[in-house]
Amino acid sequence: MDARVSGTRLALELGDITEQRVDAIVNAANTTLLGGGGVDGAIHRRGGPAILEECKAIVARQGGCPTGEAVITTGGRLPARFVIHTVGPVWSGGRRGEDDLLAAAYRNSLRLASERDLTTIAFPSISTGAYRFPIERAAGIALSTVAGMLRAGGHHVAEVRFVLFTDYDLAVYHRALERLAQEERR
Ligand code: AR6
Repeated sequence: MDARVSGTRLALELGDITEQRVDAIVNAANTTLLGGGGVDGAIHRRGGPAILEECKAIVARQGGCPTGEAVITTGGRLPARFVIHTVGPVWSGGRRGEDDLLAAAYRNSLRLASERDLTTIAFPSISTGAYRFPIERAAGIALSTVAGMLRAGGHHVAEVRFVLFTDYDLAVYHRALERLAQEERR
């Protein structure tokens, strides 16, 4: 399924983020930037050591990546040219700024992509795996944050693709995109 927001394609797909042939894929990383499981593990395994080397250089320079922020490295051996590493919040009930931090992770990732003039970007569902952010809530935040950035303009992004790992996750994002499209029509 896809939609258009101010001329940019917003697409939902079932698949593996590491297989996406786009300018940049986004990694659901942690503040150490030194790897982990889930999306992070898959990206480092498939992309090879060049990604971790650049992450280590970033850590040496700025000491990791705070929650809600993002950094960019090579895509190494991945089909994607770059990896944007962002850190979503760990869900702890919703009263510790989790919503805002999740929105910031999407916003700062897109900002980095647009600063580099990248045109195609693929996101996973940040924070909804090991970090246990409820996916219905996360999907609404993800799509409305990205749509808001696209509407604001000042970028060359032609396509933002959300790559969901299960049919269930895809269905949740699908419903969230329909809600967004309804709001746009109002
Ligand atoms: N492609 C697309 N989606 C995937 C893939 C894949 N290859 N693998 C898993 N998912 P998670 P988080 C889905 O745990 O919640 C790591 O250890 C998965 O089903 O990867 O932000 C980091 O180092 C889920 O829906 O990220 C951090 O410590 C979504 O991606 C921590 O996990 C996100 O799950 C970050 O946790």
